[in-house]
Amino acid sequence: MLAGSNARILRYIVVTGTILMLFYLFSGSRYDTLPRPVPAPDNARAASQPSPQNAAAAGVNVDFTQKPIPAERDPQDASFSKSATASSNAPASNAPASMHSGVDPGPRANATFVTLARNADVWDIARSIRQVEDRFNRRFNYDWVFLNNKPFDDNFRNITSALVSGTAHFGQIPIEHWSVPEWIDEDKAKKVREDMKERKIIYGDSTSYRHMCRFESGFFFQHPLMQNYDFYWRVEPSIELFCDIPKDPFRFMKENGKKYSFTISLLEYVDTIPTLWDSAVKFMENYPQHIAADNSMEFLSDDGGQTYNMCHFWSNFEIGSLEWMRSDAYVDFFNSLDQDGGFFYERWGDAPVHSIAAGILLNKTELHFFDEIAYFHMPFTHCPNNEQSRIDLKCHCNPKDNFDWSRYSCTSRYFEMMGMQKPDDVD
Ligand SMILES: Nc1nc2c(ncn2[C@@H]2O[C@H](COP(=O)(O)OP(=O)(O)O)[C@@H](O)[C@H]2O)c(=O)[nH]1
Ligand SMILES: [Mg+2]
Repeated sequence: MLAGSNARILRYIVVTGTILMLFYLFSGSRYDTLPRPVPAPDNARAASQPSPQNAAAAGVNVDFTQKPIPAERDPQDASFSKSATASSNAPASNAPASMHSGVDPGPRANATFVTLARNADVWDIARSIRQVEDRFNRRFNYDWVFLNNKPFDDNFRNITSALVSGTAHFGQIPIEHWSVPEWIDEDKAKKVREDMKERKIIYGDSTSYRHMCRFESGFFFQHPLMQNYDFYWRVEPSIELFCDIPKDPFRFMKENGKKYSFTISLLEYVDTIPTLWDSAVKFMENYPQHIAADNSMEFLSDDGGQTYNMCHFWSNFEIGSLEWMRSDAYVDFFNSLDQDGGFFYERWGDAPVHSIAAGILLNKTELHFFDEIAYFHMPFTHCPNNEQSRIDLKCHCNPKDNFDWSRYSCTSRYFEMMGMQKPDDVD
């Protein structure tokens, strides 16, 4: 009886021990094969912040931060030469290959993103950059030029350069491009600001907004950092992009002879530009040689050029030719307007200034409407009409929010001028 129970206890100990040993071996080997945590590419970037050694002067009041060139480059992709990539900075991992590939092998245009911003705009511009990178630039690695009337602080530089897949450059605007020129009567300008404040005209009492509009109208393309490029894509804080952009819009511009493009057009607030058209007419009389033969007067005016109908392209998004902006035609146009003083005596926006220039100095065929770039800047949205396009491009905009065919939009007028087919349900 005792011997039988001892044998049972012994059997019990052997069986339990074997089970425990098997469990230990089994669970131990499984644990060893678990993939290591994969460091996020952006963390890898943040660890390689720009250093003073990498900063180099690019002219008076200008500096830029160079991203470190990765030690190992993909030999098949020459386009990597300008940019540090997440894949080359990240340690080897078991992450799927798709996370670390996808850079477009094709040639690039000589182009850059450009953003005017204050240090305080950092988080709003970070959101914009993230979307531009996710929807487009992570595959193309174009550079990004940041401009400011004050020096960019380290926080701004570090956050933005960690997000940009190309090289981020930071420049300060020369004081003569951000101050009241000597031919402006400052008392008169002050009275205008006070009057506009009373009339509650948006940004009517702001001097800095006027500097911003004048800078975007006539000076951003003159900045030393912009001299290296042929095309620009302007990006503002707090924008959204709703669809993938698989084809390179810069190359599209270049290969199709396009000089200026838009996604949203609308009517300007008339009280901000009462005499802008008079100035434009004066320019046209003084510089007939600059007026394009096949221009877009039909888009700008309903009476053959006598008056302005307030239609303009919304310049917070634009992809354009820097060569055109630097041309005699554009520079003469801006200087002529600037002498008339409306940036300070009224509140001329850079959107109607660029649009009137594009409308009279360029041929129609040099303009382009980027339907596939689905875009939001407060408070308007452009969402492509075509359902199949929205699905193909993985869009997340609600087509009901599309502003194109609203009565305050000028896109319908643009379509008519260009002989383009409007959607069936639009008159
Ligand atoms: N550096 C700098 N950038 C400015 C200033 N004011 C506006 N901006 C930038 O100019 C652009 C237009 O300004 P925003 O406030 O978006 O004007 P809105 O879109 O017309 O309402 C944005 O990219 C701003 O970050 C300024 O005083 N200094
Ligand atoms: Mg804005």
